[in-house]
Amino acid sequence: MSHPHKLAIWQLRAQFAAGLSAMYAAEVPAYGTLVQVSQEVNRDYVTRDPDAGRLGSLQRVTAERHGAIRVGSPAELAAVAELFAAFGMLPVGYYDLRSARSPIPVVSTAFRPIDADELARNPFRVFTSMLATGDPRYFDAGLRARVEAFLAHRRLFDPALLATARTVAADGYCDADAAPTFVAAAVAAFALSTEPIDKAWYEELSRVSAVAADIAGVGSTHINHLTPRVLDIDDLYGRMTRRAITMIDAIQGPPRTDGPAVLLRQTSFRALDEPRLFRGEDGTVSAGGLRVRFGEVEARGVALTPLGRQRYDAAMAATDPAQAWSDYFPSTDAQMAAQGLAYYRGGDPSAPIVYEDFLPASAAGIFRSNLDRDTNANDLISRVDDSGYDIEWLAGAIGRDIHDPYALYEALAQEAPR
Ligand code: OOG
Ligand code: NI
Repeated sequence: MSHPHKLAIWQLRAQFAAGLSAMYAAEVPAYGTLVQVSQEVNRDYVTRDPDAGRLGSLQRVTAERHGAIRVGSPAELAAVAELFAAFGMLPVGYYDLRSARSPIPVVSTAFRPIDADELARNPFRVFTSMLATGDPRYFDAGLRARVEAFLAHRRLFDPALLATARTVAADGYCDADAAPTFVAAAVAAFALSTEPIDKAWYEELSRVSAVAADIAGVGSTHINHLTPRVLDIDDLYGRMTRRAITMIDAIQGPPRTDGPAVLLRQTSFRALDEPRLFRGEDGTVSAGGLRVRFGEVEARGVALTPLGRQRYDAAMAATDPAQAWSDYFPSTDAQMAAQGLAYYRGGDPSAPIVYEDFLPASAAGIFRSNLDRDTNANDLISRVDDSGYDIEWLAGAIGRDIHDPYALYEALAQEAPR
């Protein structure tokens, strides 16, 4: 028999990503279109550009996805960390979206593989945000207490699922027989719930922030987008628009330039209303709709060093970043490497190290563009943030190290090119 006895962690991760993708395609039809158009873009790009593989093989790029989820409390984030560890996805980076130009009341990390081989086998990652209930600019003491009580009573994951996850993570493999059930249960934990939503509670939270309602107004979490990667995002943008799918106004992140692609460029479109049930104060259940999920697509470039990132931030602060770009960045990988602006394996400019993480400004922009209403910013001025949220706080809250992306890129840069 050719059935292997054990599945490696990366195989489980690939199954988890594929399972989420199948579920999301069934739930959000426009995602299917996006995946199809992304594949066309990638195929065409590879026929056009002989050097297309420099940022990853067609096979990896076409299979590549990231997802996003939102949770309400440190305990829920710790449970997510426990589950994702079974898929070899560890917390990397700290993103404080409260300090974005248009603030969102969450702090976030990204769960992903950290090892080059693991990334090459399957790079699935999930941007994970936690509601900032400890920030009094959004939540006064009374509301905070009620939100935290609500969250304390819900259960995102079956304890048996988390117990299996702990065993898998500790063993470093999963019995092939047990894998289908384990993966299916993990995928199902991120489905959109069909439970009726308490209308008054949801609306009260919506007045604070649409994100607060999305996170703490319902009984479970859900995957809110699943993002394919393309090799040419401008081409994708045009093709989607021609198919009458309205994308947000702009591509987030660096402008298109002639030089090496850096970091991450993203764009998104809003999903349609999805039917949901609401329970009124008198207990009656009625049908309604919510737009809580959306489509997103991204293109990835070379990872920047801290110096490169400073240049990036300066270029992006210019009135016209595309025009200012050449004041901050050279036009070849060789110069990028020589000036210490970007990471290359063994310093070899033909071996760019792909950016595997996210950008806070883009993330906030993606959040914002998919909300019906802005966060109520009135109180932001009058109350002081004494939440103490930072990377150490978050690591302590989930009882795990949060990896520093720069350290991971630096370690990769020390390895010989392959
Ligand atoms: C996450 C938004 C951030 C990205 O790609 O920057 C994100 C969310 O909406 O929950 O996924
Ligand atoms: Ni995203």
